[in-house]
Amino acid sequence: MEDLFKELDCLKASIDEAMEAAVSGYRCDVPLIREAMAYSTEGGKRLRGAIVLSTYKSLGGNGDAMPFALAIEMIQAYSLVHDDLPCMDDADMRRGRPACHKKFGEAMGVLAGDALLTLAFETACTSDLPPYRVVEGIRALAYGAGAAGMVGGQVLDLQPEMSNDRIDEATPADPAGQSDPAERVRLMYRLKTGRLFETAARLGAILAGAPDKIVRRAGDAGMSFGVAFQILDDIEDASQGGTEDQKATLPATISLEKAREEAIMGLQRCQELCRQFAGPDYLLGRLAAHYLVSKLG
Ligand code: GRG
Repeated sequence: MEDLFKELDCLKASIDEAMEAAVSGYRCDVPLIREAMAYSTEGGKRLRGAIVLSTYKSLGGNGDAMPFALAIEMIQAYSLVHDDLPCMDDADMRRGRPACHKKFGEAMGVLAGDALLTLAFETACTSDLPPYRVVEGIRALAYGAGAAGMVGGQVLDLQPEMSNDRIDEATPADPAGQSDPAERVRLMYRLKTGRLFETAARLGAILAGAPDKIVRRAGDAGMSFGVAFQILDDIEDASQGGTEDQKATLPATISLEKAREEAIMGLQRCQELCRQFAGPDYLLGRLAAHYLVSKLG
């Protein structure tokens, strides 16, 4: 496990350094927005960026995938800034310090998120990898972040609150058409959290020029990991007497024990897929193995 931590630390350090240069060094005439962006991009674990870089390398990439690692981490940061806003999850703290909107105000929270989302695409465009791979990567990023991915998942997550507050009576109560509560939660996890991990692994494979079959397998592995990651987060919350009881979570819907089993199955599936397409040394498979032992062992 020590090797895994070393590798993660090393990838995180390189992403942190490149992020600081990309955001604090960004040329714009409005220092306040740059300050809010820099604040919001500091301090994450950089798992998604690390998955981009390690997948790229494991599949034979020998160029620089960093612009895409930064892009996915900027999208991750934007999603957290917006998720913390009073109109969403209304959280005061993020990454161990006041959330962006608590430090800079609500309007700046909205704008810092917007600016990070757009900077993600500007940054991805600076990649010097073959242009057709860059375009495919940008498309994958947009798909993962948007209505078919994270934004769609966030809508499902907010729906219980939204239904009390519906402006348009014609809005379907169940936007995903999922009437089974557990299936609805699973879909929400796949979109809200799974999709960005899926995108991270797919990006590494796309940029390395891997065949479609491998891109799909990498994406499946990322998705399995991401859904398990979300289940583990909710299990941790539930076992600490989590307060979000109005929110639908898998532990609350199917029981803690069954949710735990699903997380185990997801991580095992991730491990198996990773072994098949990238061998035993691939970071994502080792990360899944680590989570199995440290969080579920
Ligand atoms: C606002 C469009 C929009 C989307 C928000 C992912 C998300 C959607 C909200 C996050 C809610 C949340 C805290 C979920 C728990 C699991 C999770 C994804 C945690 C954050 O990811 P980490 O732990 O965060 O990788 P760091 O800070 O390390 O980047």
